[in-house]
Amino acid sequence: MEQALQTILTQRFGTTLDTATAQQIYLALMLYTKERMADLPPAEGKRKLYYVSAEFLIGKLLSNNLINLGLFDEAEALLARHGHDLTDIEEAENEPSLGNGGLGRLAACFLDSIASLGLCGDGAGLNYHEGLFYQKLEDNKQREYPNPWITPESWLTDTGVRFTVPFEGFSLNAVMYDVCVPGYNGQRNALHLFDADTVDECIIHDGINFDKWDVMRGLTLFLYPDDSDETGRLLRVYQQYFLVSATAQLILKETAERGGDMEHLHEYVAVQINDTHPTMIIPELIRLLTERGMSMDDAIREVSATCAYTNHTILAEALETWPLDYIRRVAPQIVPIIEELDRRAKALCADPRVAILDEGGRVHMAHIDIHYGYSVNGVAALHTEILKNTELRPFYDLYPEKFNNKTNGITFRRWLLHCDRPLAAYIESLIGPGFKKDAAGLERLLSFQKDPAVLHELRAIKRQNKVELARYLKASQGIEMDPDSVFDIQVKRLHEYKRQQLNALYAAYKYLEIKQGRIPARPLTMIFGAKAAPAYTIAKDIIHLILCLSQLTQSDPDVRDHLRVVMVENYNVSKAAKLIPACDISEQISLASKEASGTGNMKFMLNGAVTLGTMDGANVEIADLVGPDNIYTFGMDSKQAIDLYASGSYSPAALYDSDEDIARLVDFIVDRRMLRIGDVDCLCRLYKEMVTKDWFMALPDLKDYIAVKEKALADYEDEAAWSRKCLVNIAKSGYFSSDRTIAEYNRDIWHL
Ligand code: 26Q
Repeated sequence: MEQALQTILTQRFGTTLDTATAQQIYLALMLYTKERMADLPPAEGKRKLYYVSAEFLIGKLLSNNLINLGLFDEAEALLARHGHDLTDIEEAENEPSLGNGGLGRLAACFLDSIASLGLCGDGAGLNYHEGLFYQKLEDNKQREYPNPWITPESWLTDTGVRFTVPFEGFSLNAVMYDVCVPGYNGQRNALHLFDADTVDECIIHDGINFDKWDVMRGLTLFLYPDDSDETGRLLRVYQQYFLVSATAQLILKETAERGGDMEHLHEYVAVQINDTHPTMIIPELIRLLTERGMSMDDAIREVSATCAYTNHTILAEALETWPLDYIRRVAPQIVPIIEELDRRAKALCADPRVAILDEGGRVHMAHIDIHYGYSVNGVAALHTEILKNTELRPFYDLYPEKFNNKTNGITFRRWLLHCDRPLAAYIESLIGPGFKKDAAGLERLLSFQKDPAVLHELRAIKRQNKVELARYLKASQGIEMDPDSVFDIQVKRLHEYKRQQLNALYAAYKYLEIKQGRIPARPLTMIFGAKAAPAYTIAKDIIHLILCLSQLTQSDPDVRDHLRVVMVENYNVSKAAKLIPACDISEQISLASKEASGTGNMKFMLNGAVTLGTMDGANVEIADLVGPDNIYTFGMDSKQAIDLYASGSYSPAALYDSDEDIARLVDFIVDRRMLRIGDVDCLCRLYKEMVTKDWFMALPDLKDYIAVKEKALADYEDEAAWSRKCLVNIAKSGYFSSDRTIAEYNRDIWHL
């Protein structure tokens, strides 16, 4: 490696390993790693998987790739000999933000596990030039900026493969770039990212605005910051059709090259549709097959045996429906196919709840997937049950055999071996290296539950990680944090259902307690990280609330030594990797029934944090695994939440009027001390929303939340007992390895 890096540095920059800058060393390592990955044999198999997704939140790749190639330690030692720290070199890599949050990160973890299990399966997505916006915090508010990441040389390789995507009135050239996906076992797959060669960054003006009607120049500029952004919906349809048309053409080309016959497509191909964003691949594949002479019946049969669908949300407002008219304006060639699919579905079942086309002329994308796919899965046990019994009930009655659960997982390569090297090394010293290949092996840690030396060392590793995080946030944002305080962390997209507002009300509670002289045994550091969709007003108001609370606590000499509220700017994958190992309490406080799974909850658990959460999503499975002594749960369960919502009887105003403790905390949003710091309009709007709407029922759970959090903080003071909870959480987290999840997808759905 040394010789190879040295050669690259001399030829490119006329420099040496001793004198090169971090940027130059990063580039040399990246080029070297790319070469080594190209040497790996591609995974092979008769049936090939295509994981199609509008998002792949891959994050930085250098360290992850080095780990999977088994080269990390060598690279680290070599750099150290020349006076460099690999952690500094990592900072030179741009982070590709090709996803919003959980769904996109899940796709990235899955690619890692598919390759590591040696399965033959590629990802297909879009090469957004700017990815998700870059968030700055200015005047206690979020501001959005472009987030460019592509440099002349990057992990992208132009494959030379091109497809023509036909749109109404014009067509675009889809350029296929590949990002290599090395497995932990010496094989490789690819992530195919399609781009239009007409895209032009010059049309971006002030912040992240651009002319959304300029499809040719704007198509793959930005990732959509979820559907709360009202503008440019049509461009979203253009993006989706571009993705699926290029992917469908790739599938048919590769299948033919591998000697597969289209009459039996499903024997050669499995397509996993990641939420409804790539749903149009179903009519597109049918179109291409019939164009090649297959009958409509045969094409529908084959495609239905090829495509499988994953649902990631139970929020009604997030289920995609597009006016058929939009699709007609973008890709009229698939409209007759959608109409045919709708006719057949209506002939099978007259129930309007399962129709593809509704009376308003809208296409229900998930309904296409369920009628014309062979598998429908939810992403956590509770979520799948809610789909079957509530949200997708009429479909479950029609096709019970299609429904199955696949509880999400995370790749332990990135979320333990890379992000918490001291912990990983210590675990290895206790139980050997077996857990790296089979995460279930972590259970062997349980035999150390009563070993004081182990419990003490776990606490020491955590403290050191907190020191590192404090150092990083001091350098990047000028924030002071006490590593001996409790680090309580809530990092995830900002959404009312995730209830950052509930956590913020706790901060108000703690502030008032301290002001009244009730000083906590140990200082508390509340850490938030979250991006809000640019058009999601209430979400931005909640960020404003948190930032005002941060300023208030920080500027009050009575409070600042006991309570600190911190908001991490531009929360992304690399920040997650710094925050998660330093966490004591993991906040997973969504309204029960609303968070399909969550995956951050799993990352925190694996790194020895204790969950404070509702019985929602995968929290339910975490609670089952660790037992009641090793998790803090509170609030309504999913049945109570669903029933209360359905009854229509919940009135935040009535609760506010009848409970002065709750009223006091909600009132604090518009307390004069807050109004002096913040924007009156934002704070008043949020206050009004909380007392008149509170859609995600934060107030009924507030007092229980405070009580349980106080209990957790009190328990933290018993060092050995707390450390034992951390140990049990780590030991039981093996179930959440995405290797387990992918093995189940393969066993039950893909059959590769
Ligand atoms: C829809 C229409 C138009 C534009 C954008 C969108 C859009 C984009 C992204 C809708 C939804 C998303 C993202 C959803 C998501 O991240 N869901 C999360 O998926 C995780 C992985 O399964 C779960 O763990 C989380 O619970 C779930 O919220």
